[in-house]
Amino acid sequence: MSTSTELILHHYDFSNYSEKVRLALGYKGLAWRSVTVPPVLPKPDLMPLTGGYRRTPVLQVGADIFCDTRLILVEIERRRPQPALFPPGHRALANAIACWAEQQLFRPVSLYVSGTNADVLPPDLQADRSLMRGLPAPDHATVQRAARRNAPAVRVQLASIEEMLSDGREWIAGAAVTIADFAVYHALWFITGRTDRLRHELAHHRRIDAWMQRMRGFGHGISRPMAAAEALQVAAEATPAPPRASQRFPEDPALGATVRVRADDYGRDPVVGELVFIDAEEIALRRHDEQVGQIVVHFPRLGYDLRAV
Ligand SMILES: N[C@@H](CCC(=O)N[C@@H](CS)C(=O)NCC(=O)O)C(=O)O
Repeated sequence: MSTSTELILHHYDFSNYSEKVRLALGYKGLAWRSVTVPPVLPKPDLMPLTGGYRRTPVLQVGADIFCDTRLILVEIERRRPQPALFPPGHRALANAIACWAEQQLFRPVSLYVSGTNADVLPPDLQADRSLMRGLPAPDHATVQRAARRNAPAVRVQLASIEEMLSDGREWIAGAAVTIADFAVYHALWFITGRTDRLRHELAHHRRIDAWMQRMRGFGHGISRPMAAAEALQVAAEATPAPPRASQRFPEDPALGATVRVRADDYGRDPVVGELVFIDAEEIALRRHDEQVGQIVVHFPRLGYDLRAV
């Protein structure tokens, strides 16, 4: 048994949340291994690691699995503090902006872009995403109507971002790079990530354009491909890192309790395990998997529903 510290990102090319992490790895100048996951279910090589969480991306370090980019970026910062993603004094505001970008900005972007680019995306994508949200699979006309309906919400918010940058600041939350830059960037990256069809929506926003160029300049760090089977092998041979000291609230389940964690928005597949760590930002569960043995799965606290079972 060993404790591997190699960063393994499970992701796919057109995933915008993955782009957020790839760019953060570039910003930090980190080396990482790249495992490509399918963009739709089933994901048989991911499930033994996450215990049911299906969203993309997921970061693996040995037998520790970090779900959700909000926690993945916190974890990357813990391992490589500089340059900072959460500079002192900016954290709360940057997190609030990131929350807006991912809760309010990205959904209309996603519907507008996916509908416009339906012909160059996997044919089963719309049905998979609707199912993930508990909705029936849409027909082509429904997807087109959703794209049209959401275009104005994209334009209105692009104008807001241009205004955020209008005082000449280099970064979204002010003079320093923060998590807000990565959260806003990945939503806008999705607009032209697959085709240039919607470039006109961005083209006349001069400040957004210059800021996106600065962001792209971070690059993706140094990555080397890894087969999914090898990532499973790494997990099987590693031991989860010992949990840090927890800081529970009185209302939280006790350490050692069997708990269920699931996203509170979409892709709400539950993960069940033993609570081994909890603090203001993170929840970690230990599970046993037939294929890979003992695994600890980590989630952010906010955005996830935690309860004892
Ligand atoms: N809050 C999550 C959202 C992740 C997310 O929605 N990712 C999309 C891909 S960009 C996804 O999971 N789609 C379904 C899938 O890949 O199975 C995060 O920050 O990681």
